[in-house]
Amino acid sequence: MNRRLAQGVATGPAASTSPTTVVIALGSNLGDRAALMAAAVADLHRLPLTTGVRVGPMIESVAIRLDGPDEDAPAYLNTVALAETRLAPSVLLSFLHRIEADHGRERRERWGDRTLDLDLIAYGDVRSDAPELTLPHPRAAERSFVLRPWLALDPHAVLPGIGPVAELPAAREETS
Ligand code: PH2
Ligand code: MG
Ligand code: MG
Repeated sequence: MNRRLAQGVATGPAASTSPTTVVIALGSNLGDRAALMAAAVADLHRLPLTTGVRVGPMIESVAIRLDGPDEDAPAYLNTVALAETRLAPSVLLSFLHRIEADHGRERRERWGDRTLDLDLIAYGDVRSDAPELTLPHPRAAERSFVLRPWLALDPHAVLPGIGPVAELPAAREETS
């Protein structure tokens, strides 16, 4: 993406005057997963400068590790939330990290088990390769546990720079 937008993602103003549609993926595979997901959704409803939170169906999915699906790991609950926000991308991301921490998230191994994971999948049609926030999320197109609940909320969903979610093969897969 161009330099101006990349800088905007990292350091732009904290809020804008017009709302942007955002896509947030939620996941949990440790603890009381359903309660954690419900608490995270309640927290999303309380975000400042953010309205219209809608949550997709909860799906259960096999844990994906760095070396592939792991049937022996605790299974995930996953879903996706859509919202309209005036928070800047980096500010929204900070709020998501705060919600994760409030619900016992510990960062140990990459793609390890976690009480709560909130990923910013898309922020309007912004594309950014800034290391602190890549948009859209670089693995979203392969993740059925993101695409399926998103599609259920919005059959016309588009992954910026990639295309309609409905046309992605992973949107038709059952697990992961
Ligand atoms: N998140 C990961 C790694 N693996 N697997 C499933 N099924 N669901 C997830 O949300 C998930 C994962 C890293 O964010
Ligand atoms: Mg994640
Ligand atoms: Mg994450």
